[in-house]
Amino acid sequence: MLKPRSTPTRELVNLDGLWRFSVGGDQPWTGPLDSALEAAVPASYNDLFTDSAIRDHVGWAWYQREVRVPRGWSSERVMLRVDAATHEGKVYVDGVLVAEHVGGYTPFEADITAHVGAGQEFRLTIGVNNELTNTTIPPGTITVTQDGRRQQTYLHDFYNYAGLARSVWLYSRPATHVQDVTIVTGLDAGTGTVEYSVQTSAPAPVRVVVLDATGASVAAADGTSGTLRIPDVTPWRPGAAYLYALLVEVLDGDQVVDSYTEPFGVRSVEVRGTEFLINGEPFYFTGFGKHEDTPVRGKGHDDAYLVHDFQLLDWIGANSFRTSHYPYAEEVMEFADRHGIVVIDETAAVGLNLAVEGGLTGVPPRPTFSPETFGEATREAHADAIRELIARDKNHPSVVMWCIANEPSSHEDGAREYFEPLVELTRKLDPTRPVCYATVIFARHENDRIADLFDVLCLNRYYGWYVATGDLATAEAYLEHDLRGWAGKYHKPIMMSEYGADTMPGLHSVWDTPWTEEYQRAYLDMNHRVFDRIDAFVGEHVWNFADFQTSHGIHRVDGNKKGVFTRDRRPKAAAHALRARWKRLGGRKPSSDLQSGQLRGEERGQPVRPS
Ligand code: BDP
Repeated sequence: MLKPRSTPTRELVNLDGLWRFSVGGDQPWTGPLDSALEAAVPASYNDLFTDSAIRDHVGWAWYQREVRVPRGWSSERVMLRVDAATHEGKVYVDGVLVAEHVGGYTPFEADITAHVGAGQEFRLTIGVNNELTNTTIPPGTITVTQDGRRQQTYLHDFYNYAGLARSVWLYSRPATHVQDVTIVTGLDAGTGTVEYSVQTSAPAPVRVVVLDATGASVAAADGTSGTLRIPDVTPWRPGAAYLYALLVEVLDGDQVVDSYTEPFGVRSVEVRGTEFLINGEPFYFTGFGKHEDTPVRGKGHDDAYLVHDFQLLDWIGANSFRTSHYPYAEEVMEFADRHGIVVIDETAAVGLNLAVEGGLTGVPPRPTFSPETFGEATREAHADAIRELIARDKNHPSVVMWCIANEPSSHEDGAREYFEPLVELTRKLDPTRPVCYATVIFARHENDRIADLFDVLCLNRYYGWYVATGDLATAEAYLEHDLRGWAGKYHKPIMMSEYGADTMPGLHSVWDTPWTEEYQRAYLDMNHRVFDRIDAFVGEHVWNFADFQTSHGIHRVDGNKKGVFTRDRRPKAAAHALRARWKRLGGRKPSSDLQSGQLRGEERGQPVRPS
């Protein structure tokens, strides 16, 4: 799905700001909203107000404002685009329902031309529903308390923020227009190849031009699909982004009836043996699992945090992150494209795992995959989540891998039947990018049922935290045994997609005491020692970049504190140690680096010895 842009044939009006707001009430809400509350867009609504009934509300919430259609749009199609309505959205123009969408982290739009007039004002109402069930992605359960209140529980720890957390747009486009553009790039010695395909709303001649970063034309073609070649190409590289743009024009004789520009980078991605290659060169991931999470705004997109978070990624030597545990705002993806940060792009399929209800035994009280729990309907919703993620993000050079689920119960009966069609679908939609899932600790190489279907083994492991808490020597042995098991069984690249320890800033100890700043650092050092001994290792993503808000639970103290940065982005002690390691690695694998023995010694604060 194309991002709305201002082009010579399209105009764009941003509808962010303060909207009238109300929770509950009769639905559908089509009349003027009778509420004194106003909510900021973009922002999750939960933390804006002091009323716990709003924060804990389960069901529909309503946003409303007046919108004037620009007077020059009388011969244009008028489009309304919602970047995200979490988790379900309904859009009304005055009293008319014009769009409905399920899935809280991907955009949707409606052609509202028939309901509005150029220069006229209309009442725009957007309903958002935060309910999670066993057929939504992510899943959850709604229960009713003894006194009749509806409560939402879910199988992930991060808080179920809801609302209009991303922008809302009004835009115009011509009747005959570009509907979609797909760009796949490759490198052939010094030449870049650009396979393109354009979908138009009606058959019409199409012209495409590749523009370099200065705006100069470097290749051109006619037709809705083809392959362009860019001689002396400047590739998109991690840490050294270079973007071209594909200018797509729909023609009527000599006249350009629609014009759309899609940025892209020329790069290749490949898994070969146990290596992860970008532009044919081995890449070692350093970075984090993140969250879209800030005080007051919740999951609301914020450009200031976007800039600052990327500054911190650069400061600490991170070359990549995973969009744990849902697709992030498109602004984030574009920023990563422009700044050379590599992204593992994840669907919102987090919590397909009833084994977590069994605690650390990992024995599920109910089977995860069954018609009563997660069955056909869940898988269909999951398939939609994959379709929408790829439709939105397929042209981003920063995206090098799709992660189709976080910590599913991949060791249980039914996991293979559930996942095999989803992996096939992902590969059909995008044959060019590797596919992974983040593996839960209960799924070991001995009992996991699906790892062979994927390209990279992404492991979430918490030895020294949830297992062998405070005993890093035992944790080190467990971790090494676990990783060697996977490495011995599968000839695939392995990366740690999560490892981390909750840490209260300001808490210190001379011993290995969980929750202290020293322990977080020692925990990470221990992990790194093991990673550096495993040949197939291709990367490390610490859990988490920053502390983040969670639902209530005795395991959480005002949120998850595994951040290397606090929620307000101050570094904990571990940040400095990570920085020393990652700056030295520079995106290269430690075991292939003669300095690695030296590196490990320095990190431990010990005398430098070759390994
Ligand atoms: C992992 C989950 C992640 C949690 C983390 C934790 O993937 O979402 O936040 O554990 O417990 O299992 O900190």
